[in-house]
Amino acid sequence: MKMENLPVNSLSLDFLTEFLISLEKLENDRGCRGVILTSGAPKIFSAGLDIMEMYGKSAEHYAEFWKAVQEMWLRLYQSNMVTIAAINGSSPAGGCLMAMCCDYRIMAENPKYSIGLNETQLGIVAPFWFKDTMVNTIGNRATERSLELGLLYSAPEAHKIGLVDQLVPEEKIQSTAAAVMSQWLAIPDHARQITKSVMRKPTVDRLLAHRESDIQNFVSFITKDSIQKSLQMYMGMLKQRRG
Ligand code: CO8
Repeated sequence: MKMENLPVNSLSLDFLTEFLISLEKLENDRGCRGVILTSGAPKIFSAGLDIMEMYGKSAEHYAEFWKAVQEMWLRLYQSNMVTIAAINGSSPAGGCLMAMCCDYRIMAENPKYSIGLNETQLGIVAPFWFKDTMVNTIGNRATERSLELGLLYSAPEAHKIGLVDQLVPEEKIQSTAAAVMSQWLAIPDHARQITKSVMRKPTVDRLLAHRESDIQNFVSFITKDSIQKSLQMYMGMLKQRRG
């Protein structure tokens, strides 16, 4: 699956809806046992959640948007398919979450590309299930530091802490992903799927048990004047940085 929501593959409501439909089609296709998730946008895997979906909109809109974000996580994290992220560009926040949902992460070894959960840098807080996903990937201590500081790691740093499994030259990313896929597909599906479910179920169950309150928390947090102001300043900073 090649994501192409130019310029930066931000996860808008429309994009998430389309992504979910595409994923479901593959999930229901008995002939499809694995998916490689990558980007068609130059230098960016995904810029994370579309900030414009979290700014200046109605409470109803925020609730609908957040439900779609939860759904994306639930479907991708629990996919029966082998999922490999071929991270061919930067991948902050929601982009990093998507990559962490996959079974294996390969990143282009370009030190200019960065990945991490940088929410605190925007003045917002990564929800508990973003945190849980990161803990499951890199452990508690590294997650605590990453989340508090909103760290974005360069590709070599991300590899060092285990946030990505493998670094390769950019031109080799797709062929490496295909080779890794073959290794994973050599394992009988049912045994791999049950093992994945055993590993991930407690994390999934935590969101399922608190799904409604998580939506309410998001809506009441994001509608605060101070949070709206932080997001506005952050968008302004992005535009200014570009000059
Ligand atoms: N949402 C919406 N628009 C974006 C986003 C985004 N996430 N990222 C970039 N854009 C826009 C820019 O504003 C710019 O717009 P315009 O052309 O109108 O000026 C355009 O996309 C291109 O961006 P850049 O010029 O910055 O492109 P670069 O190639 O220089 O850089 C980056 C690309 C590295 C992706 C850079 O744009 C960047 O760092 N973006 C911000 C990424 C980010 O911080 N995302 C976090 C989103 S929050 C999230 O995912 C989780 C939230 C959890 C919820 C918390 C509960 C409250």
